[in-house]
Amino acid sequence: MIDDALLEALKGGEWCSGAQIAGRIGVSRTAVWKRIETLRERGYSIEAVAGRGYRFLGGPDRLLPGEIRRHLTARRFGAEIEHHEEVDSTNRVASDLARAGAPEGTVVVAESQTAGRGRLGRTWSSPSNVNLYLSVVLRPVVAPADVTSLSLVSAIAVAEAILATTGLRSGIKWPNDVLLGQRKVAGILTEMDAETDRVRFLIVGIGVNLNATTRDFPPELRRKASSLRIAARRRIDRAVFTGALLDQLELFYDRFVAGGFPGVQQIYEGYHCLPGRRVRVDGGGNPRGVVRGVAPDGALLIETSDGVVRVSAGEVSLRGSYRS
Ligand code: BT5
Repeated sequence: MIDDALLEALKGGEWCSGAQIAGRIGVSRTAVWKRIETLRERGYSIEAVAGRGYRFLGGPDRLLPGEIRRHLTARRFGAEIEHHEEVDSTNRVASDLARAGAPEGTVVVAESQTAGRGRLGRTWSSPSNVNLYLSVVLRPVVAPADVTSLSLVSAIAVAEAILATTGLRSGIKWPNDVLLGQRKVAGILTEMDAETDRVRFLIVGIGVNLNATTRDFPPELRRKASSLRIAARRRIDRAVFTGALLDQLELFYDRFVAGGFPGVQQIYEGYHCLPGRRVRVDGGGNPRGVVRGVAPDGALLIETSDGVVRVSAGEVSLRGSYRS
């Protein structure tokens, strides 16, 4: 177990006396000293000076709850964070927590996934300790039919977090792939537990390639995946990114719950990279045509030879060279 309470007490990087820390986390000063030694053994850099106390200088690159909270201003999203070294899928873990009553905003993060899920039974490549694999429990009071557009909202949050942490402007490929150039850097899988007219809970699962290098991807993905590190040409602080993402998610989710998709549609359209492109869709009558944008309910609008058709689900491919 990593000492979250102690890291939290040292938050801010100010000098903190052993007695102050002991008081804050409710252990003896000797216990504080021992716990600091353990953190140091695990790669944390904590300065100790007689008469001044302890000062946090930096930690290893791990997505521990205390590390993420340093960079989080959201109130509900991330109030509970469960960290795992390895899981099959963070969406599976978050579903189990939600079923057991976990509140909205509960987050599951993992350093790696052995069976990361994509949509439609596909897999999500999840190499260890380099990327972000995160799932959030949501309990929106919306009809199941409105859930599709909620996954578009998560893509906005990813794009905004990328902009805030790297200055890079990504593109969203409907419904919720996030691309840098032509390459996918993030994917979102929204899973729902619902009755006919009521959503019990949703799990929004987000995978973002942060520090993966080309070699971290399996050969078949090397030409179509990228990472923020590859695009920005510098290492990304994963905890900073995760904090920014949870902040943006809470912000846009609240807007969506208050005003539906129309409340965020303009921002989505600012990132959407399909308008004006010729596409074909696998599913829903397989329409082909030119993308005209998205409707106020989040459906994709395609101008075909038979007029404009709406696509609510399906796989969109750009005609020509690119294949999703
Ligand atoms: C997605 O599916 O894009 C949704 C991915 C969601 C992953 C997160 S990680 C945390 C949470 N826990 C989970 O188990 N899942 C969620 P889809 O649109 O079906 O795209 C899958 C396709 O993207 C694959 O078939 C590959 O072609 C490609 N792909 C797989 N891994 C990738 C990666 N790391 N980066 C870029 N592309 C990838």
